[in-house]
Amino acid sequence: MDIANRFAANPILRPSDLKPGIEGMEITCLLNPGVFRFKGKVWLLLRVAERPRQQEGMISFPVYNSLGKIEILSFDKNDPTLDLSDPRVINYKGDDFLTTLSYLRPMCSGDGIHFYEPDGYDSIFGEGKQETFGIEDCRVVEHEGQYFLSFTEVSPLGVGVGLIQTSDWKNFDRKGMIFPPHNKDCAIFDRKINGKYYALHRPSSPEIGGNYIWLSESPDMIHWGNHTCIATSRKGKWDSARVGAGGSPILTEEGWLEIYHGANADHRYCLGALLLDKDDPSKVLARSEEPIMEPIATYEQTGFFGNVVFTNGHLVDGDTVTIYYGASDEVICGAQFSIKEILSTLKK
Ligand code: MAN
Repeated sequence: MDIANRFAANPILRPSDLKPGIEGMEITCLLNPGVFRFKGKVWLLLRVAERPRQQEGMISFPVYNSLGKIEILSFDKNDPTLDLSDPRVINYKGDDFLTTLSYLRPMCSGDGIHFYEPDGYDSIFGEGKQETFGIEDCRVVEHEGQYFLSFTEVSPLGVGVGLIQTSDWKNFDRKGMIFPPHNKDCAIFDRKINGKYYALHRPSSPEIGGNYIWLSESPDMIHWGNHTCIATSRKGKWDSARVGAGGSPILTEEGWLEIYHGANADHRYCLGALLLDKDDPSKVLARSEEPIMEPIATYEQTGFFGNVVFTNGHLVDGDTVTIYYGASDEVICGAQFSIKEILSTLKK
């Protein structure tokens, strides 16, 4: 099932629309933007993934070295110890690397469809030993005029969740890692419940357990506790291999509505919904049996990594939620849903 109304202008942003942000690189993919309102405009915080122009027979990608400088690693594609089966990651002699380096880049728009790069607002790049493979998939939430950015930090040490606070999008207060490896897909609720902050996040447990959505609470957004699992992957369904939160849950009359992603063993990424109790979001009231959005458009089926629709940001206006999403891990798109319609699919 698919109840999304895609923008007629999709894809709204492609790699060729922008100039690379790192000297000597080209943009390979635009992915999974955070979304927020600021100064009367709609803003996207894009994940931009770059690497050098590829030479015949070689695979090359950038990493930050211990001095924080970009360094290019190159491997011979014919090396039998190299595993190239996934375009996103490679394994060389037992070590994992990403094939691109990602950073976060702001763009803004008056109409929510045509985006441009605003003067004076810079990209946010990885910093320090926990981000040497870059930063990705940023959720943005506003609390009392402050914006909180929860994003994926990647390095050989693992994949975790970092937090940055800003009020002006020019000065950034880096709070460090709030969920240690392996963890990603962290969406902070846009208001407190009973005086506490809440967040959804996705730890991965490689042996017992899996890639499940968890809920945690915090007095200060830095220290998180009372962790509880609210959604597991489901055998035989569209979300059988992994699930993870999208953007911040949306408060409706029926509870917190969370649009999440689920993938099956073939890495086909769809979107579904969860409904959580208003006062106690650890209580799951309903969950999509079928996806509310599937990769059915050509640009969602073919690209850097095909068959992917992935969102981690949206805007709400009355009954309409406008999601911005990465399609095929390569281009940025938009789509709208009626919140009432999503809720009605949850009632079977
Ligand atoms: C997965 C994919 C990649 C991402 C890495 C690290 O392999 O989501 O796009 O770069 O994880 O987060």
